[in-house]
Amino acid sequence: MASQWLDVLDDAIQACSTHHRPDLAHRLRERRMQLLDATLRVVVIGETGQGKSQLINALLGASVCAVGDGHTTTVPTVVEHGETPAATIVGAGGTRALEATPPQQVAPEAASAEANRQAASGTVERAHVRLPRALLSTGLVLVDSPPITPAVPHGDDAFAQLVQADAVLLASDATSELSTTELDLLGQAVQVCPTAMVVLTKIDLVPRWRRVAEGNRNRLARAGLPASVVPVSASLRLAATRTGDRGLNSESGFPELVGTLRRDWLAKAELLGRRSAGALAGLTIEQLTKPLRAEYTAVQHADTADLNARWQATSRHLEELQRDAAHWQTRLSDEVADLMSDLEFDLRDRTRRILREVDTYFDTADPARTWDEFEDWLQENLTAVAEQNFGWLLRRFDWIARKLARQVVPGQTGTLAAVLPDSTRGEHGEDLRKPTVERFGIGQKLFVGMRGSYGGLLMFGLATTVAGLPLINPISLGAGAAFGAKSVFDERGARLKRRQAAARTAAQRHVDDFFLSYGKESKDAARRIHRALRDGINGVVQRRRDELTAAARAVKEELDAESTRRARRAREIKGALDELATLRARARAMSGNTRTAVAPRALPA
Ligand SMILES: Nc1nc2c(ncn2[C@@H]2O[C@H](COP(=O)(O)OP(=O)(O)OP(=O)(O)O)[C@@H](O)[C@H]2O)c(=O)[nH]1
Ligand SMILES: [Mg+2]
Repeated sequence: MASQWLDVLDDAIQACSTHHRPDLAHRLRERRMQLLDATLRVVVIGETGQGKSQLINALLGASVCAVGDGHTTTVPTVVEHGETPAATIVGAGGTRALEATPPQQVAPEAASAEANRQAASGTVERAHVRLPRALLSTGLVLVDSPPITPAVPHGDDAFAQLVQADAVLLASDATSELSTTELDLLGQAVQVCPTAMVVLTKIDLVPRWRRVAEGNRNRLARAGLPASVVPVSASLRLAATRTGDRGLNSESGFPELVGTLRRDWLAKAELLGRRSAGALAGLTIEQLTKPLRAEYTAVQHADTADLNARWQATSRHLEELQRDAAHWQTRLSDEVADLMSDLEFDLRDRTRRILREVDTYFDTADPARTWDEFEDWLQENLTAVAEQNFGWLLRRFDWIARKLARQVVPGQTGTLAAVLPDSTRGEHGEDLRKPTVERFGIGQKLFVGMRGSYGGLLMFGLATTVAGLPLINPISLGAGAAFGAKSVFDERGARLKRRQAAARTAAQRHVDDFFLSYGKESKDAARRIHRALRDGINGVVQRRRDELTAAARAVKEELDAESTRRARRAREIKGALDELATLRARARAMSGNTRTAVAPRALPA
């Protein structure tokens, strides 16, 4: 049987180590060692001034615990059997500190008071008293503990004693029934140490103590607390001890208390030890379970909102990019179409203006004389037109590229403009062909003049014959000369007009050729730049798409890894929780305590 509960303790110690709680493992180990002693450790707890210290004094018939208003217990006093009376004050750190600070030997009756006095410096852990008493020789160890005040209802100093307790005595004086704080304290205490008894103290002061005792029993029953109530008077007991008055002793209630202790507790010391160790193991396991349960819940409802949000944001960005890419290409096409139309209009307008000037020029100018000069002028003007138009094309494309880049690659507006070619352009158009210029030589002038003078001579000769003059007379000769001169003049005018018309036609044809060849070159350049810009945008979009796809893949991998990690951790925790649940059930069975009405209190460190 003993090996079974030792196994439970060993397994609980092992579980503490597994779950990285060496502090809990150490406490259980100490408890295990303590269980191997054949002692019954009874801790007296209660609110201040309830008569805890005096209860121990009265039980032992010795003033080992400081009592009274000026002697509030601040450190525990452990009283156990010794062949001769002896007492020590154990420094902070307990037995481990013994090597450094040997326990101070003091008189047994002064130990508690001295320990309480020195406790103010924080260097005292407890007073240890040994007394040769028959009651103690049965293995009983009594522990007087500091009070649990309403201000600090679950003070750790008192509660720490319970961790090592086999049984608990709650001292509550008969002036009033058990308070809520006391019931709460007892409820917490039985979680750690299931064997408990309420000692109703100072019954000598309260005539109606029986009603109080009854009230306490009812309250305990209502609270589901398994503790009996034993009424006592330490004052009567101490007086009886001094005087040897048996009647007084019996009236003090102590014979019944001692009897109960012997019969119900000391006779079953091993069972009680097992129960309290089981309860402590159960609570320890509960402490191990709590953070695991919290982690299990956290793992199951792990917050992947951030990752999911990143995943959704990446998908949304991809969709937006797709939409933007189509929008940018449409805008580029629209801008280029506008540009082409504007460029064509500009070219047509500029060449028209040149032709108008050509027309005006050849109203008066004679191509025969000015053709070379005109050819240079026309060539110069057409070159200027081409350069201005091409320059405009490049500037407009630069503007379009920068405008689009503001949306495509914000902050790097020059990125797209970098695809534009420089302003050089190829030569185009043929040389201006000189129109055929009819020469009006001396022979032709003579011939034309003679033809005109012949008509004039004949016309005026015949007319003057009527007046009896010969056909050739001075008048007809004068008319012939005048007519001849006019014919030459008219012919020269007609020939000039023809030359001018031919020059215009030649200029017109040349300008048309220029319009055609340069127009094609300009359109080809615009198309090339358009394609380069389109490819530039596509490149940016592709790079961005690659980045987003890589980011989406990374988030997905992270999500998958996270969910795998969580599933694995959840399995691990579940396994650990199952193991701890089994161990807790074994510890509960060992403690015989299946109460769950009171929430377990966290054990003090
Ligand atoms: N009349 C009477 N007085 C008692 C009895 N028990 C204790 N007292 C008195 O009650 C007062 C408090 O007793 P303590 O034993 O010091 O009480 P405590 O619970 O140890 O007090 P703290 O150490 O402060 O928590 C003292 O003055 C005692 O003399 C009793 O049975 N009858
Ligand atoms: Mg006290």
